[in-house]
Amino acid sequence: MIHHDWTTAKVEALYHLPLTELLFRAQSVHRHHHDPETVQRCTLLSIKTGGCPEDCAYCPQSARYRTGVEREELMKPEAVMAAAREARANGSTRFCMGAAWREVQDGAAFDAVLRMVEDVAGLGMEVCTTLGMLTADQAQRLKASGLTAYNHNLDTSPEFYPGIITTRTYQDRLDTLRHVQSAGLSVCCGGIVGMGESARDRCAMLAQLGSLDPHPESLPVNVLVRTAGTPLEDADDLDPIELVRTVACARLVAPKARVRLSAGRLALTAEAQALCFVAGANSIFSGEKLLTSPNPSVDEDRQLMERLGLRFQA
Ligand code: SAM
Ligand code: DTB
Ligand code: SF4
Repeated sequence: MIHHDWTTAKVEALYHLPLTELLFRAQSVHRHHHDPETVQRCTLLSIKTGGCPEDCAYCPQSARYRTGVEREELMKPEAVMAAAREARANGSTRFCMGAAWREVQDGAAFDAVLRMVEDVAGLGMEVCTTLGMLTADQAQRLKASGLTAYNHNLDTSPEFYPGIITTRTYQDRLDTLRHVQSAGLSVCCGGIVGMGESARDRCAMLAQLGSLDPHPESLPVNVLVRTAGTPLEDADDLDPIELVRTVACARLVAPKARVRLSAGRLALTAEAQALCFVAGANSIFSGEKLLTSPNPSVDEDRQLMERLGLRFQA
C-alpha cells in the first residue's frame, strides 16, 4: 500500500475523482493508519523574525518587500521556554521554532538554537525547527540536541517554483531534505496552495512529496496567507474544495504522515476545515499566531473540535 513511485499523472487521476470517491479512498487509508477521531496540535514560534534575504513571493518576512514585519534579533532563551511551556499548557504536543534565515550558519546563533532545542525537548514535547537550508553536519548537531523533526517545504511544483522563489532552487531544497533524513531526523515537508498554481501543479508537488523515501513524517498543507506588500498580495481566492482534494491526495500519497492543515485556517469556514479532517488531515497549528500572521485562538479550536466531536491528541 505504501509506495514511493508517485507521478504527477497518478496523483492527478486521484485528484480529479468524484469528491465522494476521493474522500472515501482517503478516509479508508486514513483509518488504516491513524485514529480518525484525534487531531494533533503544534505551536509555532518565530525565534528570529524578518529581514530574510530570500525572495519567496508569499512571505511576510522577506527583506525585499514592505510588509510591516520588522527585523528582530534572535529571541532570548527564557522567552522561548516561556512560550514552549505555555504551548504545552494549552495542549500542544509539538513545538516548532522558525527562523527567517536563508540557511543555518555555524556560530553563536546556531549554538543558541541548539540549546533551545535541548531545553524544549526537556519539557517532553516533540521539537521541530525550520531554519532554512542545512548542511549534513548541522542536521546531525540538531539531532544530537534532541530535535524530533526538521521542517523544510517544497512549497509547490518544480514547474511553478521559479515564479515564486528565485534565490534558491528546488534541488537546494531536496538536498537539505536529504541531509535531514541522513541525520535520522523526521522530515516535515509540504507546501502552499492558493498561490495561483494549477491543479496540475498541486498534483506535481504531491507526487514529489510522495516520492520522498521515506515519506515525510509530517506534511503541512498551507493555504496562502495573503500579505500586503508581497508579490502575492492579490492572489485569487482558492476554491476550498481544491484544498480538500489536495489534503485527500496528501493522505493518499503519504498514508502514515501527519497531514497538517497549516497556515490559512482563519480564512476557512468550519465546514471547509471539517472536510479537510474527513479527507485525512490530523494535525493543526494551535495558538493565536503562526510565525507572523494570525491563527484561530485555542478556544475557537476547542469549540470547533466540540462541534465535530473530535478530540485533541493528549
Ligand atoms: N526561512 C525558512 C525557510 O524558508 O525554510 C523557515 C521559515 S519559512 C516561513 C517556512 C514555510 O512557511 C515556508 O516554506 C512556507 O511554506 C510557509 N509560509 C511562509 N509564508 C507563508 C504564507 N504567507 N502563507 C502560507 N505559508 C507560508
Ligand atoms: C509550515 O509549513 N507552515 C508554518 C511552518 N511550516 C513553519 C509557517 C506558516 C507561516 C505563515 C505565515 C506567517 O505567519 O508568517
Ligand atoms: Fe525567508 Fe523562509 Fe520567508 Fe523565504 S519563506 S523569505 S526563506 S523566511
